[in-house]
Amino acid sequence: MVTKVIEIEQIKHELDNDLKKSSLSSDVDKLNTKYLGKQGRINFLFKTLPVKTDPQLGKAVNELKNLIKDKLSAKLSETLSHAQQDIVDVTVPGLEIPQGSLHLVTQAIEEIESIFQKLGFVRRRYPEVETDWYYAEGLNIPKDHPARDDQETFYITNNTVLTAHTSNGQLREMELKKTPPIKMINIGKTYRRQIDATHTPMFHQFEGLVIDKGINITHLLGVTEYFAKSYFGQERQTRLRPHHFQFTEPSFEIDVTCGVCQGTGMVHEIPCKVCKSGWLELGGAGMVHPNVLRNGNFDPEECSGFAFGWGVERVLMIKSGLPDLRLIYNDDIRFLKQF
Ligand code: FA5
Repeated sequence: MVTKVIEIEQIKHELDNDLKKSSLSSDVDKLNTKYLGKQGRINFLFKTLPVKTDPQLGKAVNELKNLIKDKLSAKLSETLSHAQQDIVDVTVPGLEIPQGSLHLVTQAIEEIESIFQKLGFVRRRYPEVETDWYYAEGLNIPKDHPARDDQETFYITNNTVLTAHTSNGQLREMELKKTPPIKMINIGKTYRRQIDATHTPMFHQFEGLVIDKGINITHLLGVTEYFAKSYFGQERQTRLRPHHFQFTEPSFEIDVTCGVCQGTGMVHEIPCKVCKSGWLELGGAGMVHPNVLRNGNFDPEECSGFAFGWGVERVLMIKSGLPDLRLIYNDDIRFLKQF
């Protein structure tokens, strides 16, 4: 009996070695013939061993036969599943790879930049974290002046802020260029402690600054008009309203006609819901204050300039009819995909 058991164990061992070398279903077919076929190893055992007279031995050979069947069938399923994975159906339509696009604010910034470039403005970027001098003091806003409260600034230290406007770029540009002419458009991130349908805590402004001999309000008007018609459409008009900024004198708010009611203030004899008056506010502007020119080491007797600072998200809102600025920063892909 002992030699028979050794023979059975040898067959198991041989089978395991054979299985290791098999990777195709045709290999498994061959093993099936080798072990379970008419002339196979199991039939040979049944023929040559006294299985009829030794029931224990008969049981052991039967168990071996079942073991071989199980192992071969497991191996066959393994080889078939690998084979299925390897099949490539070239007629199946390809997967569509999702394509990203630029964020609508980036698109607006690029469009704004290109409009001003056509007028010869040079794009600049100045710090978002700024010292008191560039941000306020040098812009004619002394400490303790009530104008400091206007912009709901985020202070980092007593002397540094997250810029609430891009006007810090005015002094930095004067410092960089040292002499006229200056014609820059500074587009950057700005921060204020505000949040509602028309205000977000982080937004972008584009700040224009032109300084040269003989610059006057008509130049400001021309640039404003050109921007409004290029960005919003040729039918749009602009107007100046008197206002106050510490760093410009005189100062204005600039309005543009509403695209919904075309500046009439009425839609089908009902007051326009978007503007109520026919006009929408674009942003602040004015002639650079002589004190600011002096702080930038420019002589107000020799040159003059105009500046303006408008909101990127706000012009986007006016152009596209967005009802709420906060949509822009909600990161809802269903909204963003539309632009
Ligand atoms: C200023 O920031 C001035 N520095 C603009 C200026 C520059 C005047 C140069 C004169 C010369 P104001 O606070 O009005 O001005 O802001 C300008 C524009 O920024 C607003 O008209 C609006 O379009 C945009 N804005 C202001 N606050 C927010 C906000 N929280 N969210 C989105 N846009 C805003």
